Amino acid sequence: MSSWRDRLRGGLAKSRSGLVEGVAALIRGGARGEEETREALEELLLAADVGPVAATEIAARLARASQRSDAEEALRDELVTRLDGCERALDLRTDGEPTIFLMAGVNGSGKTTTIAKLAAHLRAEEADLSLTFAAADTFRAAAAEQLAVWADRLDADLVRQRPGADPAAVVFDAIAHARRVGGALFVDTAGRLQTRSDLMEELRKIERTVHKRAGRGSDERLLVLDATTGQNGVRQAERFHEAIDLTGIVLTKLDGTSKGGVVLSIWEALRVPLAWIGVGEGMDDMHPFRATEFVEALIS
Ligand SMILES: Nc1nc2c(ncn2[C@@H]2O[C@H](COP(=O)(O)OP(=O)(O)OP(=O)(O)O)[C@@H](O)[C@H]2O)c(=O)[nH]1
Ligand SMILES: [Mg+2]
Repeated sequence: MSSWRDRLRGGLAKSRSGLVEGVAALIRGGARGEEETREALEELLLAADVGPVAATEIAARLARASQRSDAEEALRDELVTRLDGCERALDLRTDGEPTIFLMAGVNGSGKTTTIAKLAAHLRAEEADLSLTFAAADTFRAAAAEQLAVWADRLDADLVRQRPGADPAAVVFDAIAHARRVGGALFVDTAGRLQTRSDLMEELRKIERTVHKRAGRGSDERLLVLDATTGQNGVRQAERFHEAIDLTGIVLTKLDGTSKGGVVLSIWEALRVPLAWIGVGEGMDDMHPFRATEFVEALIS
């Protein structure tokens, strides 16, 4: 089994070859004037999805570098500085109340598999931790089945109702259960487009139900975002943040994209921290986000 560092590096290969190799080639090229180099660098940074403002500012700094090592050092420095404060640790409550994780996002972003990965990670740290999964994706019958398979494998309790039931009702039951057994409660919700106001209202209703039943909001309201979405991801994050006041983002599928810079776009646009990142489908392919580790894996 390779280490997380190796898998992260492997997962960021596309982003690295697009951005870092591209920057190196431009600096090596040398023949162009500073202005032309700066424009080409800006395009590279935009293609990596670092966001328009950061692209302009970082390109201006990189264009002054005369060697590959200087450019890499400047890029590393820019990214680490800009990502300061972007990490968020997902800690469990210590007051005996269950820690409630509400997972939201568009269709297929990785919500359900992220629950399995996070739950497995928490279990590895605390072997006797109680886990409850709430199948609040009542939209498709197959969704509860998928969660049931994970609950079975991870020895988690599953709270579900019939297909088509009100997701908030599932959450209502699940909180009652989780308050009896403690530990962590993961609420799996249906994929929804951020532009569908009825579905976003449904999500708000779920969160209101948590308030009513638990006497507080979900401890973590996480947007699971597919990194291959690119700049649309920023718009998704804005809408989900408006709806449920996100505490963090889980960025999945970084392995499938050269747009690893989206990490920065979202942070600079919304200041919602990045909790976890995923670089593959395996259970060990997801880890807490650490800015310096991420930048190191991207650049060197
Ligand atoms: N390559 C890759 N695939 C991933 C990653 N995370 C999740 N996936 C895959 O993405 C697919 C969709 O994952 P799900 O967890 O079912 O997504 P979901 O958000 O629950 O989907 P819906 O419930 O339909 O909205 C699965 O095949 C996952 O294995 C990742 O980091 N990298
Ligand atoms: Mg799902």
